[in-house]
Amino acid sequence: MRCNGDGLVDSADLALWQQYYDPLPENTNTFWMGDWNEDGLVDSADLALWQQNYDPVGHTPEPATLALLALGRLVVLMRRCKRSW
Ligand SMILES: [Ca+2]
Ligand SMILES: [Ca+2]
Repeated sequence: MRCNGDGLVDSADLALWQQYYDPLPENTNTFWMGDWNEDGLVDSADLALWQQNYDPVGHTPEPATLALLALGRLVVLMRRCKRSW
């Protein structure tokens, strides 16, 4: 879930979903509008994804953030491997 791109799955993302709620795809819905499972609808399935990832304390990073963290970790590992040769 990218949600609103602030790095956290929080109430701001729920507000985004509410704003673009569109279960009968009357609009072109994108991931950035709350179509988090990318099926073309902004519906209860997307809300369920938000609920599964929601962290009221704000410590659950959005998937885009997780991908960046994984990439950073990979770069660190590659450097360590290079040094050990
Ligand atoms: Ca967010
Ligand atoms: Ca969807």
